[in-house]
Amino acid sequence: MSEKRTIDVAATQMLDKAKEIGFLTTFDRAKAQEPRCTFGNTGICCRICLQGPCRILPKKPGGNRGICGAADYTIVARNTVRYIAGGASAHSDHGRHIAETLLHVAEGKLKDYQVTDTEKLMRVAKKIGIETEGRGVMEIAKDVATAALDEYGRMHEEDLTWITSNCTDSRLEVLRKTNIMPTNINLSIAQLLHQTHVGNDSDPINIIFGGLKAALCDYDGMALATDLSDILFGTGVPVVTEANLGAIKADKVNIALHGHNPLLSQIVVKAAREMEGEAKAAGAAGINLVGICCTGNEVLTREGVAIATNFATQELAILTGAMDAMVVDVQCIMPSLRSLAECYHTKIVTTMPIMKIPGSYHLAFDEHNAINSAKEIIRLAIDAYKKRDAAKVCIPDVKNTVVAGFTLESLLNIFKQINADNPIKVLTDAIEAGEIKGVALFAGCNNLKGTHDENHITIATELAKNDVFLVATGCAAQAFAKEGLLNGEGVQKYAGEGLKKFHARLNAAAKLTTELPLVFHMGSCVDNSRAQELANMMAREMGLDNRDIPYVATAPEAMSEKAVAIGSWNVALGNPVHVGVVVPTVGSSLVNDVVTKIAEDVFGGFFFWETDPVKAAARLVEILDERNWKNAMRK
Ligand code: XCC
Repeated sequence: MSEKRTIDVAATQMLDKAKEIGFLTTFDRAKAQEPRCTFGNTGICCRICLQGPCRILPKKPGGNRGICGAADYTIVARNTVRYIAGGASAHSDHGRHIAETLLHVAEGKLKDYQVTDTEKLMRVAKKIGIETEGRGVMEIAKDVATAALDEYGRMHEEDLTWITSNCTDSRLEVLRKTNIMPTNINLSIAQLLHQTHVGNDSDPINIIFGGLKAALCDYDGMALATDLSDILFGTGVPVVTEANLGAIKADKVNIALHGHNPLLSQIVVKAAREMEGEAKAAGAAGINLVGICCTGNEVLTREGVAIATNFATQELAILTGAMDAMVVDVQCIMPSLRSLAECYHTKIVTTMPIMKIPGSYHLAFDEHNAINSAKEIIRLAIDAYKKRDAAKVCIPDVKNTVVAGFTLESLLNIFKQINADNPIKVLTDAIEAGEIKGVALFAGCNNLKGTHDENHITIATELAKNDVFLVATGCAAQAFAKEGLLNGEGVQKYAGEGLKKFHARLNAAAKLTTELPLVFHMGSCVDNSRAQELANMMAREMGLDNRDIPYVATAPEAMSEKAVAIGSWNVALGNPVHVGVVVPTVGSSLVNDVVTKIAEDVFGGFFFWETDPVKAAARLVEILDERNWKNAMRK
């Protein structure tokens, strides 16, 4: 664990404040966990049955296996794929919730939601083979939603639709040949849990392949979540806003939107606009919404809501003393928020049946009554504002301008200004001309095994210097937002000559009121599907399989089970994936070699672990160079 806690100046100020008031934050709790248990840290602790925990103890007679006889490779493989099952469940359940909502909109059952982007609806319908000619919007929406819901429990053996419609043909062939193409999201995840039950599969390769099948369900669930969210709430276009704790306003009612699912937060944004008067009547200058984690990314992309902070520093938003309510939905919400809120006037409002925090305020969110639920939450915030203690308010004067909203559509729209017939060629031409080396996707979380946000920023600036085009999602994108990499100044400061030239051409074509950013913010974690679609377009245009395109992914501070699932489907889809923390596969050299070496032979994609951000960036550049060199040789 690093001694330096964070590179974020605002966070540093708030951590000092926490010390002053004696509140132990996640940074203190991370320290308390050191030193870590080596067995758990390397993945050789098995807790799958009640005889356990079993550890691999090679020096003891009989200790080189678990009680049932499971070897290190079985234990490590089982533990790893169970992370994938957790991640795929989270993303796909999020997608299911959105699909159900779209279905109910199409059936006329929900008055507070509508189909906002009919163009996207038509595109998605065509993509998945639904007839659009001469049919009404709601009829088509119903078919799209039904097709999405069918992914979860269909009885017929047909490859999942959002995978087949979001992959290149050559990649589909690889997935089918390796027998990892799923036909039913729920089935694959349940089967993986069954496969890894005590006394079941002990073959690490077979277990890993089961894991990859579930990881593809993660991809399917997030791809449909992205598509259907765009249909319901609109597909983001470039927006200008700000990020970091300085975006919290002392004179306004501050409400943080935190979690992942846009179903409630979108309505809160709408309601807040209608309720400015009520806030003013309470003595505030208005309502200020800010985002944390991926709900924040969703409302940033579509509504231009500012970012307060990312995962590791969520508690610090409360420490500003000016956070009146934090509305949370699902995933990545720290249970500690409640006890910290007790030191302040802040209301923590949980809203989903599967995410409650003891002692916090629970308002069961109901899509049938969405606008009223949202208004109720905002009134709670206004009430809390009245109880705010001005003496406790301490907002760091730290924030940066953010240019975001780069859905694939809005990125292609910029390329279209240069090449109307074939926009993706703008990117692939720049790669083939050697102006830029390729594309790197930054995804994932914060992980306090390292210094908060440091890996994100160092790797991105190193890659920019080496002329790599950068896109980002999740908490990685939020790190960039806070540190000034999501604006034009970032390009001037960090980009190499080639990348600068490429950006200059894009800027001239885009004709936005502001310069384009160094890193293109593509949205939340489920929007990694947007980045994969970009990769697929590159592959089609370059006439290559995904295993050969100059595209890499990195999760510099991966933390959650979802990150393991995302990384795994990236590997299956041919992408090299860097992870900036040492992961618990290292306890079995066999499993570790499979995911870092053999995977490349089978899928073209592979993992590599590197905690040093400079070395990681150098390796990513090397991989892009190697792929470009091979492509040049092929000609
Ligand atoms: Fe959670 Fe999406 Fe990770 Fe951030 S990046 S800590 S998963 S919020 Ni998804």
